[in-house]
Amino acid sequence: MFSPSWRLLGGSAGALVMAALVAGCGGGVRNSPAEGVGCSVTVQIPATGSAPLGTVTAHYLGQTRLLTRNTTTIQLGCGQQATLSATAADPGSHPFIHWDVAGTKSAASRVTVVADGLITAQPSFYVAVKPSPVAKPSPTAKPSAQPSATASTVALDQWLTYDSATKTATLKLEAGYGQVNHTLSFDGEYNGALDVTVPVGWTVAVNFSNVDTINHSAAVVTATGTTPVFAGASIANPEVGLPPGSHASFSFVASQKGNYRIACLVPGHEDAGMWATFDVTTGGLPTIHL
Ligand SMILES: [Cu+2]
Repeated sequence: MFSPSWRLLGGSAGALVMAALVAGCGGGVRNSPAEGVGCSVTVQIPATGSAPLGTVTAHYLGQTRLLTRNTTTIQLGCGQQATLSATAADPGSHPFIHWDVAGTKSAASRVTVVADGLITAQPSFYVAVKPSPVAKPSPTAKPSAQPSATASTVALDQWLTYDSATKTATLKLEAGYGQVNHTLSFDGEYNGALDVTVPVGWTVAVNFSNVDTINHSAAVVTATGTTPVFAGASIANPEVGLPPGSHASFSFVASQKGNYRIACLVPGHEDAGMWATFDVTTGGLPTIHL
């Protein structure tokens, strides 16, 4: 029988993510010399044109090596390991996103890979792409929809509903929806283009879904902050994020007027555009613009 031929061990960050990656992968560390043939780690660094988007520092067998080429193969005995650290060449426009080791992703910039076969490891760096107009969500109702005299609940579109009687706005956030911006988006929007406003003192209930294939999170922060600006205004462990296909809800009171962001705090994602504009206004009713 064939068992998974590689394991990905924890780096310095994202222990929870790494634990999930290790789970289900079998095989202990083997150091038999007889197995020393045919085990290697091939590091493939993506490039635009011929320029690699980053470098990788590899520690293995007591040595440290800086990898700058597109493809480097490190020969190791089977069961021996290499620790790989990715560094973006241009963090401003091409920040590190995640490692992909034999098809499994990790948001930690440093990973330890056991060479138990021919292993391929690739760091990914953000590359801007034009959003696909086909993938853009089409609002089911225009923001001009107004509450009727009798109903207190209004759906402005598929993403935002509010109840003026209870002063509650319910925001649906889908990470990776429409695969816009390399999936680093909320509701198909990125770089602040999704703009939600709520009046001060209102309760905001957020229903967050991760429809992508990598972890994402959502938290209300300031332009430069990484901690929630209101009590409860984040999913749990926003730096680790929510696994693909899962949901989380949180609610908070928008108790302070101001200009904020809803950001994904998984490392690199906000810098790559995964944030929305969130403003708390003095009066009026909730609004949403896409
Ligand atoms: Cu994210």
